[in-house]
Amino acid sequence: MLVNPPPEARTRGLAPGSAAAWPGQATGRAAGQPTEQPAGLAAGQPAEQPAELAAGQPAELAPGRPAGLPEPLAALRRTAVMGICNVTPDSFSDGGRHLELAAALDHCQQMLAQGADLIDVGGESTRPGAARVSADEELGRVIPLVTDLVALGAVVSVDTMRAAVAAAAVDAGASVINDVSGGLADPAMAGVMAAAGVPVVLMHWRGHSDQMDGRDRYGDVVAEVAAELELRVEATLAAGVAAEAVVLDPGLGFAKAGASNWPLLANLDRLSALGFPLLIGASRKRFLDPARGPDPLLAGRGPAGRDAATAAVSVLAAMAGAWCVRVHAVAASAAAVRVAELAQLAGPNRDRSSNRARSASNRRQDGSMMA
Ligand code: PMM
Repeated sequence: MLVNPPPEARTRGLAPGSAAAWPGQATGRAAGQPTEQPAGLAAGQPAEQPAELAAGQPAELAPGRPAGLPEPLAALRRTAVMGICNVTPDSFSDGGRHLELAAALDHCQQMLAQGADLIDVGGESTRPGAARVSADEELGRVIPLVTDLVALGAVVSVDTMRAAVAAAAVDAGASVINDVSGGLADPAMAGVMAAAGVPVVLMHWRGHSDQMDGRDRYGDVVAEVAAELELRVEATLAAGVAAEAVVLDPGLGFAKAGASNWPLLANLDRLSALGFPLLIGASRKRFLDPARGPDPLLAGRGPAGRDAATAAVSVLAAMAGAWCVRVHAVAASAAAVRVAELAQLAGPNRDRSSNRARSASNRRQDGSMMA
């Protein structure tokens, strides 16, 4: 993993914003699955499928994943599990529990032991209604934990809307930039992403936490989320980020208070058809509490009571070929993605997965990313 690659490596040789930078366009490969080694990613990253996977697992079953991941994540063929550590006093689920560095580190080590493939460190709550924190406050929360986790050998993602925090976290060894605003909150973010040369998660977002619930207005939520994500991709690539580095996320719960989340989950194939790997973050979110829906069995349990429902979403996401699920309760989703992997290897989804990759490739050749 090149934390500070030389400048010539950082743009990975792709023309900023060029049409040829769309995944698969030049090679006709499966969505989000580079076959060529991007410049600047050579260290530790195998160009060919590892032998143990080549034997048992057809390449088209592998979830699309971004280029530039460090090992062992780069070689992973199943959906990855991202454990959440919010170093905040006020996140909706784990706020206040991991503010002390030692407690946060302990929690992350537990998640790694339970099967987390990477840890997402955030220092600013995005729960509905949350107020923003200062950049200094966020840096002080995030960077010490990123530094310690990297020293332990963990793969770390930084969950931030601030370019300065993303840059400092990458300098401290973070391997992924996860921006819930998809670059909208900070105009400097796309440039930092391009310079960092690491995978970037662009999430669908319609405004800060104090405004987002009022922006839950859609005609066709899937089409609108897809179209708005496309705009974020265009802006990000125009700033010099390599297409192979991009991961998309429908932003469950963000400007989607309840019912709007379900069509997105039901149509992950339409989001995959945009041609980028997907990250799904459903963990413990409000829409999973059927107090808001018709089923009284699970009603009113609060965030930690939604872990079983979260693991169910992890199965759905993995069966749909998502690259990653972002969760608080790691053990259940670590099992869930393995169940999905075994079921996919044994079942007819092999064909479904091939069809999805084929149709995404066809659409890109038609010049449209839209499903
Ligand atoms: N959700 C939250 C925070 N960060 N990042 C991505 N990529 N996707 C998400 O859905 C997402 C996120 C809010 O949940 P939290 O407060 O439990 O972290």
